[in-house]
Amino acid sequence: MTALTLAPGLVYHPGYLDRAAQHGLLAAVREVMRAAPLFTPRMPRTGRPFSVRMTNCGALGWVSDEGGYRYQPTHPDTGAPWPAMPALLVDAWNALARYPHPPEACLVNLYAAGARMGLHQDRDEEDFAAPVVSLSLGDTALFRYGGAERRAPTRSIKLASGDAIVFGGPARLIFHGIDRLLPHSSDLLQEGGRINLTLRRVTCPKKA
Ligand SMILES: O=C(O)CCC(=O)C(=O)O
Ligand SMILES: [Mn+2]
Repeated sequence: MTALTLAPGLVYHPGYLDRAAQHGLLAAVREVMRAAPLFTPRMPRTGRPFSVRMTNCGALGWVSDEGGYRYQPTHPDTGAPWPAMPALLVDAWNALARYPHPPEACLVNLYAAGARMGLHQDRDEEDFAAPVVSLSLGDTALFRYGGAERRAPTRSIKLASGDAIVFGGPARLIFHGIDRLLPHSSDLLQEGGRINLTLRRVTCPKKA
């Protein structure tokens, strides 16, 4: 499938995963969720819950609560290390990131009907040289993106099951979010809803 450059550094890969690959990835993500149960993140300061539930795999996981946004090596509820990143995710990073070091974190977002994610930047990483690689499974979502400043104009595209989007270089710090899901647009997840997998490099690689 051809990749489309939506803005400098923002590359959309529609249908990156075929149906068999989506099923394979879903099975791997279900394993991750068994080992690291979904938790409900909360907004810093207010403690207001997010509408998505989350978990992570990889050496580091992104969490949010009254203490702030951060990466940590353990699950906030169980205290266990995050499960290893499935090979299929590392493969996707290797194919899409064009970055010579492996990802350290994969945030798993589960959107039930009605869940959304407000416009934000991914900026809790030390290393903005690496792109963010995002994969979608299940119901189609309306993905909104703008520029590196919140007030920049925004556009939206639909992210369907199997689509990938990469934001790096000049797009690494773009504002983005999910306005809503298109209910019943995919039958990949029996229970409906959407899973998003966001792969990130967190730390700066050590110089050799
Ligand atoms: O669900 C998505 O497609 C976006 C998720 C996201 O931006 C994030 O987790 O930081
Ligand atoms: Mn994000």
